[in-house]
Amino acid sequence: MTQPKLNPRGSVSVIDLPVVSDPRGDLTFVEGENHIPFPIRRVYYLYNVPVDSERGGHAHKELEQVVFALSGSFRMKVDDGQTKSEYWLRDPRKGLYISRLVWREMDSFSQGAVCMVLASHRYEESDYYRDYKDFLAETQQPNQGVR
Ligand code: T46
Repeated sequence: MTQPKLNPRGSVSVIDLPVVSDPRGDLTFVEGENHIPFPIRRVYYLYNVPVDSERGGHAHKELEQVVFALSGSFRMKVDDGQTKSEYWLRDPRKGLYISRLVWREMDSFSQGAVCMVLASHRYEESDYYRDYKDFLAETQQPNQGVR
């Protein structure tokens, strides 16, 4: 199991979850503050996503999340203000941990893809940077990540 180190600056890592397999199928479980580094305060999921849909296009001031493809696949593009990378989510045993201050964009959803997200806080619109320029300005503040 990979435990992401909490990095106060933008941080992304893959978390491998346990899987229990038997002839009836596979079972995977996630425990807050064990497999993922925060207490789970919210769960939401995306489904019925058109294959040409683009989602995300924002960053969070405080929120940490772990993103899963429970079914199908999609691409997650991430950007910490300096470095851009991308991940293909297609394995329900792997979660993508995304810290605060990471810009994310999602696309290339397969037909019938289901994305589940475990979040560290309840929904709050004021936690979003929805303007990339505001996000970049924040990431370029000296010591912006220090708590
Ligand atoms: C993220 C990606 C993976 C709520 O009312 N409650 C919620 O918990 C969420 C997540 C959204 N909303 C409302 C806010 C908007 O009016 O649902 C609407 C669509 O939200 P948004 O455009 O932010 O959805 P996505 O798919 O672009 O982004 C979401 C999360 O917001 C974001 O944190 O990382 O999924």
